[in-house]
Amino acid sequence: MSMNNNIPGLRHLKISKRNTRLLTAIITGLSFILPVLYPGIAFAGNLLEEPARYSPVSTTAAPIEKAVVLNTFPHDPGAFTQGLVFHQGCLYESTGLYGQSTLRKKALRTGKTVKAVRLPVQYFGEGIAILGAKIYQLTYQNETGFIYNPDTLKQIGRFKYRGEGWGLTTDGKHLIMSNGTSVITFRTPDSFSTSRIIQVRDGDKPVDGINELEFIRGEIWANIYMKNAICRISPETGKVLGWLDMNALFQKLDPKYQIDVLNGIAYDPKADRVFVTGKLWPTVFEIKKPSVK
Ligand SMILES: [Ca+2]
Repeated sequence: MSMNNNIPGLRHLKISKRNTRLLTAIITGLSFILPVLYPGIAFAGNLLEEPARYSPVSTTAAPIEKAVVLNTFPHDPGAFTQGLVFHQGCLYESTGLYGQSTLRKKALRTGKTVKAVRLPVQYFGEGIAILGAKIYQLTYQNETGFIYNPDTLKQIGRFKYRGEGWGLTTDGKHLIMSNGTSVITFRTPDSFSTSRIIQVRDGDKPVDGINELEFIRGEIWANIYMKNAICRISPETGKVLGWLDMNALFQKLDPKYQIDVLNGIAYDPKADRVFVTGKLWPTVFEIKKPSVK
């Protein structure tokens, strides 16, 4: 079977191999020549890629619910958010990029910094979780994590792991970690050794790009890298329980800011509030919990 027969729209087009090669040569040639003649075309090409970057989930076996905003709070539009946690009335945030990575404690209502520490320039900050009165912070490709006192943000320890560090949360017993694939690893907090792993699956399909995490009332919630949606996951099986379409949040963001992708989920268990933000977003949103179980 030829490739053309697999594409529904092309099935009835009688394109010979020779014509296909000619067409490919013309398109390739134009892609080199046109940007030289008209520099704006390359820029237009980038713009065309933008919607895919923020696309919600198109095909899923799980229920999709649209996010509803309940409240908004200020967020530092210079914060390249990689981890977000709510603890004793404050938001704790880990930011990334080499030379700019930090751990911050912020007042929710004002967004003002209560305390902040910088990571050495060779470290790229990633997910954070608070367990047993300790903040654990991952790094992206340094295979090193840091442990802090949540009150003082003083570093009190380090740990090692293999591979990339992306998101981190806790079920109150384990540290739960993502690495950008569809795999989530449960680790013991004392040694950071692996207790068990799950693979996130939507029906039969693995869900890649699992990013920032939050454990919310018996579910793992995850940002998916480059998707404008949050995935609700069973911690037992990895099964996707549902999706939250976050497009409504993008429409509320002030377009004057250079906003990047959605990344950052925090939960306040006492008041049952969910907070979300994104990289370089000027706003932290409190969203309504989904009604779908
Ligand atoms: Ca989180």
